[in-house]
Amino acid sequence: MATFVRRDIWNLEDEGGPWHPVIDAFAGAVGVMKQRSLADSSDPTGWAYQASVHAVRAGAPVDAFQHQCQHGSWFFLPWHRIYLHWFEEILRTIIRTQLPGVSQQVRETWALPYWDYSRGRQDDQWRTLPHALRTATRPDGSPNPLFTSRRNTTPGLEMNAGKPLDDLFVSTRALDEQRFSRSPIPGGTNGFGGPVTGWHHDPGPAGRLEITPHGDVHTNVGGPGGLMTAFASAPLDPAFWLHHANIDRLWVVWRHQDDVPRRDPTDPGWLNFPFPFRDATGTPVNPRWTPRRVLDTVADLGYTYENVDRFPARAERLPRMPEAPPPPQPGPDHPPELVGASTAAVQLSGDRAAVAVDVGEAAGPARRGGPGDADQQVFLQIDDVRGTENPGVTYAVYVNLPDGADPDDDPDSHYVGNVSLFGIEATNDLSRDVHGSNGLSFAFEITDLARTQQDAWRWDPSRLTVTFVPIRGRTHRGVPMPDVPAVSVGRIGVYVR
Ligand SMILES: [Cu+2]
Repeated sequence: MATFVRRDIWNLEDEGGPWHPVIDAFAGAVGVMKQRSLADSSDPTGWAYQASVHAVRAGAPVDAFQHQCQHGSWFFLPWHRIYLHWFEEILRTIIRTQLPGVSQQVRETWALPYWDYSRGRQDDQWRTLPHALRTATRPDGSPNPLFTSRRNTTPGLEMNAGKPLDDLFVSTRALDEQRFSRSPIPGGTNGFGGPVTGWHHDPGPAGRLEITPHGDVHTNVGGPGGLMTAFASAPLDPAFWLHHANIDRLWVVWRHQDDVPRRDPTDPGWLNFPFPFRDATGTPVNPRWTPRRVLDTVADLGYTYENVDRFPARAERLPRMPEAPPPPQPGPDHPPELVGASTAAVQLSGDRAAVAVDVGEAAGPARRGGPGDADQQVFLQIDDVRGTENPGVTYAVYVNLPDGADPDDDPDSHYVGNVSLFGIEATNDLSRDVHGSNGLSFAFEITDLARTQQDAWRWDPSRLTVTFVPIRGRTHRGVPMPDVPAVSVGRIGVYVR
């Protein structure tokens, strides 16, 4: 069988305009799925049912195939890969059999496009929603099934007006991570793909890709009250599918980097975990598919991506490295030790907020000469982040940012990462499966940043300030956002190892 190629939607637009035949067929097929749901809301190949496979709002009826999305987990990537596959198969079947006016070539080769918002710089077109998603009508004047008005309208980030996503939302620094997964330990980060968990629907400590760009693109395409901002409504925005195709592509990119080979987990607990899905006819897939079943997109699923090079311009010049085991984890292997924590919760409500943390010395094996010590790693952990809904805002986190300083002036010295609130509404669900954990939590390694600050005589080993700044896009830097729902940050901890 020929291999389908999932193409970059901006390349399609450059080549054939906003309504390139592949994009036009996507719109037509989404329209058919929406009609199916209108005719029968329980049609498993309809738009609404497919969204419910991701999540349903509390209290809605559930069959065994709904409310299954995996987040805060090493299953995040394989579960969404399977989800996309069956969704794409539904669309492909419609395009082959039901859509008038589709060329033979599109009928035979159609694949879901992806949106690579991380290409280029801040103001490049790739950061904006492709035109076919943000125009209310199709060229013939009919309603556009790819359009929704329920997207970010925050000044500076108006998605349907073609404002670009901020650099901080679309960073691909997650690709630097050498490990796919780690066991969750306080102060430890969670690798590229997420922490070792069981079946895990609710948000929790997440892998770096799941936080940024994944969660941040969700929150900021949707904005306050938008579809993309919450688990249950996100797949109702067609942008979801282009976004997740890109996240799936970044998993392939991660594995194919030329510098150090990366490996997927080899643990049978990951490889063999079965997930319930229906196929493109609505029939339960039996036996259930597992991560092992979908590891190789070409051999296992018959598709590839137009571009899987992290640095396309450089790729031809670098020799491909042979497969090798991942390098040993740097640093000592004992768990990090807590050396300081904030004493009161802080509210984030659309404006800048700073918290001071007193830091003591390590008592255990991490006791050394401080961050100048070549071995010592420093971690920042932000715990117990709670709110009733995703406010549609992402907060950037800075360490020791001077009062009133512009966070953009010297980002390398202070910027740590983002507090990404996608899924926060699910932390209030009493039926949630996480035992004893409260709210969201985020762990960041700040070793390099601590060294940079120490070299500049800006690192006080006894005290650290953590500043949260809402990210608003380049045109509205530092402008507070009135009227956004507050979230509270329960505790900020500093760990060393
Ligand atoms: Cu998602």
